[in-house]
Amino acid sequence: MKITSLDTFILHVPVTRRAIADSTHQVTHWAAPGVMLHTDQGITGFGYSGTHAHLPADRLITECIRACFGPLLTGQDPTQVRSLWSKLVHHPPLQWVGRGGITHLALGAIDIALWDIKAKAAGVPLWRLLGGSDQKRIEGYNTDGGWLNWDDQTLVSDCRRLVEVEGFRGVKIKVGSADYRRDLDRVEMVRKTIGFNTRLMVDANGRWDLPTALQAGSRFQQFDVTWFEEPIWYDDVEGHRRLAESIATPLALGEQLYLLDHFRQFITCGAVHYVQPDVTRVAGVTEWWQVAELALAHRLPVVSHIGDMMQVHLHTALAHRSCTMLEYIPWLRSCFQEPATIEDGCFICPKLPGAGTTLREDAIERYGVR
Ligand code: 0YR
Ligand code: MG
Repeated sequence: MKITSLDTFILHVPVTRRAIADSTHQVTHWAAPGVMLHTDQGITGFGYSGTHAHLPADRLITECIRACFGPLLTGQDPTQVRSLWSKLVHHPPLQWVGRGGITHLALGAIDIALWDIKAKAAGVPLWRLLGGSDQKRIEGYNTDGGWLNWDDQTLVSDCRRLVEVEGFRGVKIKVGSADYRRDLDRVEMVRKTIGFNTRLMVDANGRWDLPTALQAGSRFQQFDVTWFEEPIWYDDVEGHRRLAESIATPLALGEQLYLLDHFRQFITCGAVHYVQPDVTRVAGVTEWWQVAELALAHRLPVVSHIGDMMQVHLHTALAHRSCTMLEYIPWLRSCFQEPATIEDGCFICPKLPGAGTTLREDAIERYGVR
């Protein structure tokens, strides 16, 4: 099989109900800048990255896919994914301008499309190609009721609905307010609402400094918080290590890390407990798997960033033994032929061949940006 050509796309999809905020971002649309890889056997692979819908940045990603990687892909056998990945990630001129960031997001989208092709060529869903089992249950936890710009009443009623009506066994709420005592109040309110049989996670999206994270973080234990996510600046390995040493609540991070090497630094010094690689931030399924194996070697759980938008994570989670849980934010569901779906608090096992990334025919019409 050979890659014959590629097309890029940029989708901007409105987030649920109204604009949302965490401690760092205001978001009205989620974007998927991505690629369709065409082959001489009629199979098309779909892959994409994820951004907060910043059109100039989205265009840099698709331009990087098209102009920088495109010529390296044409004529290649897409099923030799790992070897192709090594060539692309170590391509000297691109290595020089970016071993993370835009070039890496572009590479992530390409790698996902390659795995999509490989699974479609084998006629199986990606989880099966990766050796997973349909007997495995991946629990979904919901973040879409816990935004920082929700007032207390909305926060509480949303979390109640997610647990009591929709059947989620876990919710995550955003923290990272200017006054951390507001967050402690909200954590307490939500814990009282959902009871002690439902998981509760908190996420500061990198906002706090170390003293604030220490002060807030040492209080989360009394509310049985499962993890404290991105407490301080994403790249600060030593800060996270000190925090992890000082508080009882486990730390989660990884959605902002690009490289296996970054994960190694955090993992080997004990600066992370829940490892959260994102296939669209590290360079695709190939590097995600490397990170997951590293986590496994340190007996750390892997809970990927965003299970629904990142359809692929459901497949990798079904196949990797370190995964039992996945985040659920239902923004991009209407774009896919087989969107990730929750039943009784767990994800339904996907059935269609491929990586779960195949777009519906109307997705580009409805959400495509030129
Ligand atoms: C909104 N999940 C996250 C969203 C989400 C962010 O900015 O992108 O909250 O990615 O932190 O854990
Ligand atoms: Mg997060």
